[in-house]
Amino acid sequence: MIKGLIFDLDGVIVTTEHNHFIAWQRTAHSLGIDFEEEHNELLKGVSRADSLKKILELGSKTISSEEFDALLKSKNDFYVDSIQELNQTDLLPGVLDLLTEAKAKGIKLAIGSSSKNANFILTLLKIDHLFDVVIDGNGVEFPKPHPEVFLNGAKALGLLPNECIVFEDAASGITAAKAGGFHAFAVGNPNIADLADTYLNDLTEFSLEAYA
Ligand code: B16
Ligand code: MG
Repeated sequence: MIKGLIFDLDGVIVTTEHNHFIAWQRTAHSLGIDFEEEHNELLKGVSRADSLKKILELGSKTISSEEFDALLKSKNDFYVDSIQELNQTDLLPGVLDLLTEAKAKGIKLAIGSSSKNANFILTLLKIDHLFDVVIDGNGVEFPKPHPEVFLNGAKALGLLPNECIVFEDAASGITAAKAGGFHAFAVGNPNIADLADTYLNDLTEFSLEAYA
């Protein structure tokens, strides 16, 4: 019996994964490193600092810690600037209907995101009030693929991992969910279908009645 749903944010709830890609591509190009969509797959769900480390590995580059911190800041400034107009038209298919239906049925709802911008994004989307718990990149010691973000989410909901479904669009997130003992549903990213328990093209394909 499923009693809780835990949602990744970027790429599951909202289209912001593309904004991250554009911002990281700009950062990579400033370092003379080629960065395309296939490289971005490695960064999905990965924390800001770990993402920059992966870009530097891609280009076999080393930089000073001052330059590293400056690049993290300029990436985030550019990214945050690019999402100022975010609104409910940017929600991915099926999100609002599922959240509303689950809430009405008394299913607990959480966000489990690597992003430090999660609360800002939920407020822009005007869906922050629907979640019982938001665990984000500010509240974890170990980022995805470590399961901490989802384990903290389940604990805050008062549920066991096997009572919760985690919805994810990233390999790092599915790995985290499986390591934590959750039901791991991959959404909208066929590249990670094999890693997950179940694959959905989008959340319109999920039937709450079948699980709760
Ligand atoms: P920020 P998620 C992740 O969010 C994104 O997938 C990833 O692209 C981003 O680098 C990471 O958050 C950190 O985000 O720079 O805003 O703190 O998919 O776990 O919701
Ligand atoms: Mg994601």
